Amino acid sequence: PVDVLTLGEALVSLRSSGPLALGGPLTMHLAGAETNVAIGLARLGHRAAWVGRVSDDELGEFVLRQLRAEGVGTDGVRRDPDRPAGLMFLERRTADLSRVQYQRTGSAGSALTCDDVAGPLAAGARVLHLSGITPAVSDSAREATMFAARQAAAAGITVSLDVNYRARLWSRDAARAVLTPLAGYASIVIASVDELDLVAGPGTDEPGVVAELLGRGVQTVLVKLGADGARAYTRDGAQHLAAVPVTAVDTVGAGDAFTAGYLSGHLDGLDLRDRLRRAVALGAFAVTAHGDWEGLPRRDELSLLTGNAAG
Ligand code: KDG
Repeated sequence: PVDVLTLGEALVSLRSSGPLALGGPLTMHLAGAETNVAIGLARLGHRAAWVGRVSDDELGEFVLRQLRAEGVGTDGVRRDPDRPAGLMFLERRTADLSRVQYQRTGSAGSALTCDDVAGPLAAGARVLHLSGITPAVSDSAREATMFAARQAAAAGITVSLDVNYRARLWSRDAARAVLTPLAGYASIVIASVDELDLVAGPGTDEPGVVAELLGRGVQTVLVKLGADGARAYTRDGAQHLAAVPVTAVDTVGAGDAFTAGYLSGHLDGLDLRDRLRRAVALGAFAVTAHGDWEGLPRRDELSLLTGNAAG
């Protein structure tokens, strides 16, 4: 079995260096919250596998080649002969403002089913990592996500959930109705401050959400604070860790890097403080490089920005 199994939709991301409406060159990259996490873990030497559907064309081939090159297991990937690749346009509108536009409705990735994930899940994993994006992309993908969480929890696999709210895919109310029950299967819940009330009742404040999640059996709640670092809550209390002071050039993918760092520390058996250290270290690598995951460290590079072996 692998260390971490993850599932979702991989996107072909087309990045502009200026306003999209003006045209000009686009560069092609692999994107997708779960593939970002899998790559982050594979770079650190963990066995990570991703399950999803890709288009049966050159774009699907691109996705698979990128994942293989990064050492992510793709045995469970299905090629969908009937549907196109999901696209994401990442527009650098100004140096400080990026905008996202999707073309993913009816994509191969959104056609994920329970049947697609059943085999890879049965093969086992130490951790199943899910994001709140997959249940937003289609009914079948939502069922597949719920099924995976349920099966994994029943099999004693640690379930990790990053809320990853995407306003372009669904409303906050729709997200809350799905993500709150989904979080009940998780041992690790990761959210930014403004996402917390999507895994609890509307309007619940941070202590309230944390109390509710810990009461429902979640072991660790991680609150991402961007440039202010992160807070972690367990039954033993709360911890805060500052971010690594760096020059941010591209924050897309920082949350996924944080998750990969945390899960890496979890797999290595680090204590909570060092897991957080590795999480914020990976976040720092992500924001100081362009691209969702391109700048993430190999294990021998973990201490480059911090001088600390945990990251
Ligand atoms: O976390 C980064 C992701 O947002 C990006 O890679 C694309 O998965 C993606 C999405 O659906 O927004």
